[in-house]
Amino acid sequence: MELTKEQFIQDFEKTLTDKYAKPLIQAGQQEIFQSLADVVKSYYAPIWQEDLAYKDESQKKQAYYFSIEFLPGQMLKSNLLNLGIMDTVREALSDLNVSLDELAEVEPDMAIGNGGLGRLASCFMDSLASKGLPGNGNGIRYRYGLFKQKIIDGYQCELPDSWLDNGNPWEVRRPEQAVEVTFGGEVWLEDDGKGSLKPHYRDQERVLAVPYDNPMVGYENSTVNNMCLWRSEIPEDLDVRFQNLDYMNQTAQLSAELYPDDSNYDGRLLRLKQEYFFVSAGLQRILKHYKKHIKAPISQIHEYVAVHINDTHPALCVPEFMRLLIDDWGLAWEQAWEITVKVMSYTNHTILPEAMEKWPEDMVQNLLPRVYQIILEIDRRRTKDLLPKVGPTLVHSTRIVKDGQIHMAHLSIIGSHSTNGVAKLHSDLIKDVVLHDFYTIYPERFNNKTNGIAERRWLQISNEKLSSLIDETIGRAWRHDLNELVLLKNYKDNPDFLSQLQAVKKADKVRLAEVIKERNDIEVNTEAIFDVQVKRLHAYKRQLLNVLHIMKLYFDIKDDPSIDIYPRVFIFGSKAAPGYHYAKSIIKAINEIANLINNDTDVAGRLKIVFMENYNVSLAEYIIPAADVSEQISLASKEASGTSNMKLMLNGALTMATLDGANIEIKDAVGDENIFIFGLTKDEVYDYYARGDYNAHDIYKSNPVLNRILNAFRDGTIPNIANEGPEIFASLTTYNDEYFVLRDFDDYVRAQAEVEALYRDQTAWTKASLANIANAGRFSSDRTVQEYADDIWYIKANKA
Ligand code: NBX
Repeated sequence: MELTKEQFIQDFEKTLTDKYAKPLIQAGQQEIFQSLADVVKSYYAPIWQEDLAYKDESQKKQAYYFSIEFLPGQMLKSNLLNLGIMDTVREALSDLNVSLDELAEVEPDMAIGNGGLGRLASCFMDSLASKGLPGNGNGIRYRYGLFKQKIIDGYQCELPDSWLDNGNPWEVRRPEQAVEVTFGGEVWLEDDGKGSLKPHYRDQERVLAVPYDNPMVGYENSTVNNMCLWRSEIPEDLDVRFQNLDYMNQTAQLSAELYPDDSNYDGRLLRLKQEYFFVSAGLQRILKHYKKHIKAPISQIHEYVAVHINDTHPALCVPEFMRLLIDDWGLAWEQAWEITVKVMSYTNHTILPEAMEKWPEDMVQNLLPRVYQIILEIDRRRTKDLLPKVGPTLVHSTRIVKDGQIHMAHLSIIGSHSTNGVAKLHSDLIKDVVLHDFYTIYPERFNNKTNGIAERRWLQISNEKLSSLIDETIGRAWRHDLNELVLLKNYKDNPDFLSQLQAVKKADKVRLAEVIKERNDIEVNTEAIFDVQVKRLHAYKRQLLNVLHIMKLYFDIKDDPSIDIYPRVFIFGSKAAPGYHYAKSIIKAINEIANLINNDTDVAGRLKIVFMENYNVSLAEYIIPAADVSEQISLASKEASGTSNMKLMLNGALTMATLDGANIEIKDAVGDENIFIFGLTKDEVYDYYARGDYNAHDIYKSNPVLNRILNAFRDGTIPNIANEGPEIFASLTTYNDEYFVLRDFDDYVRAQAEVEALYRDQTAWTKASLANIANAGRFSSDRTVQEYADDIWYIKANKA
């Protein structure tokens, strides 16, 4: 949009006065932030309104991304950038002696997600809008987002994330579009006199779902999409005197808290309620909109609506859509089913068995009696149809309801026309191993959509210096098409450019060093290698392998204090699920090792370990630009894709990688010489499983380096881990090292030595860094969402 500094200042000062009756000089940061947000809202609101009207009038097909998590982070700069007014506003504020960067820090992160899955959903929201694709989000407006992590005596403590205390300035509450969601009670079917059975209900709990619309502003393209987040409330007409307290609490609690569990199936009743709550509310809103705005009959809804099931948490979309079509719209079962399969599509984000969602049948039956009937009927009809075609073995292995449980992944695959994995390797594993029986029955449904990241947040906003250097070098076209970054390859032998690239990295490291000093009170050497592992803490991600390597370097120094070791700063950022005891022990160990090494005079500052508290999107925006090394060291086959690997490469870090998830595609993009690969391959891991002969204890016994490191966990060498040290030791030896940490250790050490050697040649390193940036184009989520749009949702760009 067009905006002059003068216009902005006028709008801003007026808003401040209207809102707080104060001149700027008397206003606090919070008041200034809220006023600025209101001004920005006044800029996008008319575009939003127009876009909504356009979508209604044009009747174009729209996609709805159903996700129980989103992880947008702060929105101020994102909105400014995408509206094309970042520079104007920054300069205008600076004329008023207000720093945009400082002001942006006032905004709490919108952290209504756990990790990769939620952040991917938010990258998709940004990309859908930026590509002008009509794609909406549908989720829950949790009152408390992901817990705030505090490290006390090295331990993770969890504090509530009360992010709405000052309100959410971007959203619009739309009570007039509230819908009711019902739970429990009894249901029975009665003939309606016209030959069909209609459900009748008794004693149901009613919950009001109120939508809050959040603008998803597209990048310089006059598109504003919608992310709808639902809040649970008590229906106004409900006589609260006759309700029991439990119910009242539960209703109010439905949208109160995000489950802080990633990669683990948590089977609590409230979680199931949350899943049905946002699914039912979202589908009801879609159908109401359809009735009001779309002229076609309901039988054609798949030509106007695509619903995406992001992991299995929204899998109830399948039976709920059936319920609405049959019970409310009067469709026959067969027709409803055909439409449902065409409308729905599903993404799988993990193959870890413990994350595969299953619900006890009786729980679903009690909480959602009508939906339960429909699930049974889907399963029954499918079994009957398929038995003669594929035989009992395949039918049984793919059933939705078995062993007293409802298998949500099965429901999602059977009830949709598309199932995708999130990187090539992961999609192959789904087809060949984990969901192979489904692939045999429905081969045409399976496909891959390699993840991507929203470059606007992960480069333009978080790394303005690098962005400016790229502009000066190859122009600005890359800001609309990340593939343009390949042009940077022409500068790989240009010493001026390489030294400017180095200077940018240095400045980003200095900026992070300041944050580290302020938050951790640790001085780090900005000439050192910044080695970064940022992601949720999970055994399969193997933060422990990183730790063992650090201990090796430490012992090398202790053995020979004059050893020539290139200085390194190891940076960790990681939350553990509150109930994940082992992950919390690893956090404690990292912090105690940091204390030990950071304060050892023999080390003399050559190694520093920094565990950054409360890793979240806004902290990531500081850490990622400053990284030299990106640790992507999961056991091959376990990390579905990973996305921090993409953010880090885009910012010029070199990847230390196993051949897992999207690392493989990163290697293909940058070439073997610009990445460090180590460790078992997926096939080697599966061979171990087949043979069953992995013996970690033997490695511990026979490898003197590892022996010494592991002993340090239980002999007091690492202080203050009297409980955690032996636990970690035992996990790696007695319990046979589930994720092959010891098996991959030597090769990891070898690859890490290569890192050091290459870093000593700054020109060679910088060229490799450049190769990473220049080849990052294909990891833009703009590419990913376009593939979803073309191959799965069949939607086209607005105004196209
Ligand atoms: O999804 C992550 C995968 O682990 C990553 O490899 C992948 O890059 C990313 C995006 O596709 N999965 C993930 O973040 N899962 C969860 O957060 C999760 C949350 C709740 C739950 C299970 C998993 N019950």
